[in-house]
Amino acid sequence: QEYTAVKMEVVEWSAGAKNIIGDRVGGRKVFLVAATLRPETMYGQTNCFIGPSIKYGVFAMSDTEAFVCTYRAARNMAFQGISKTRGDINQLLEIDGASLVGTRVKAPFALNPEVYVLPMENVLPTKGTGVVTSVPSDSPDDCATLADLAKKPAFYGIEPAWAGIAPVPVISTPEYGDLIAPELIKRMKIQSQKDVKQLSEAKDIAYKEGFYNGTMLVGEFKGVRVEEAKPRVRERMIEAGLAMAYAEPEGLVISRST
Ligand code: ZZB
Repeated sequence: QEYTAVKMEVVEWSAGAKNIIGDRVGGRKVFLVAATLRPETMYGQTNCFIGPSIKYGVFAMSDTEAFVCTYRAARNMAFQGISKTRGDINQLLEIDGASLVGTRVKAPFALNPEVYVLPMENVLPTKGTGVVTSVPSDSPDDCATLADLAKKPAFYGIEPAWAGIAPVPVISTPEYGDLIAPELIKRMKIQSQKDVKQLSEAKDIAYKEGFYNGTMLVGEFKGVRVEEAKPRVRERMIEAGLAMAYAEPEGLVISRST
C-alpha cells in the first residue's frame, strides 16, 4: 500500500518536548510526519495522534528540516529518496510519545489550520510513521478515541479544549450523510477506542462507502467524486511541498490481494 506522508510543522512544542529538545535540532524546521491512506480527507483534520508509549526519533532530513517519526519509518524514508542522502539516517534525539502530547502543529489543507498532538492507545509502532493525523468525520477510530479523550481529559493528561474540536464534514455519502464516522459509531453502538473489533468493521465500511459513493463537500474538488478527487488532492499536497509518497516495504506481500 502506498501512503501519503503528510508534513505537520511544529508551531509550539509541549513543555515536556521543549525540555528534551532544547537546541538539539540545530535551528531546523521540525515536522511530525503522519502516514495516511486518505489524503482527500485532510480538510477535516482536527488533531494529530501519537502512541504515548512509542519511542520516536527526531531525524535530520536536510540542513533545514527534521522529521518526527519512528526509527523504522526514518529508515524506510532514507531508502525512498526522502532524506537528502540515500540510506543516511541522522537521528538527532529520541523522544517518547507521551512527551509530544500538547504540541501544536500545522495541519496541511485543513479547515482547522493548527491542531494539537493527542495520545491514542491503538497506534501501532510497526505501521506507517507511528504518527497519525486525525479525521473524526471519516475515521471511526479517530472519532472513538476523541470521545474517550473528551470524557476523561485529566486521565489522559490533556487540556479539555484540545479534544473539543468538532468533526468537520468533508465527504457526503448517500447512505451515511456528511459525517460517516460519527454515524457508524452511533449505529454500531461503539463505546470507546477499546472496541477494536467493531471499529475495524466500521473502518472497512467507511473506506468502501467513502471511496465508491462519496462526494467531496469542501476544497478545490468540491462536488467531485472521492474516487477521482483522492489522487488529485494528493498531487496538490505533494506539489505544495506538504506531503510525500511513502511506501511500506513490509506491507507489499499483504497488500498484493487488495
Ligand atoms: C487519516 C485518515 C482519515 C485515515 C480517514 C483513515 C480514515 P489501515 O487502514 O489499517 O491500513 N494509521 C496510520 N498509521 C497508523 C499506525 N501506526 N497505527 C494506527 N493507525 C495508523 O491504516 C491506514 C490508516 O490508519 C491511516 O489513514 C491512518 O489513518 C491510520 F478518514 O489517516 B488514516 C475509514 C478510515 N478513514
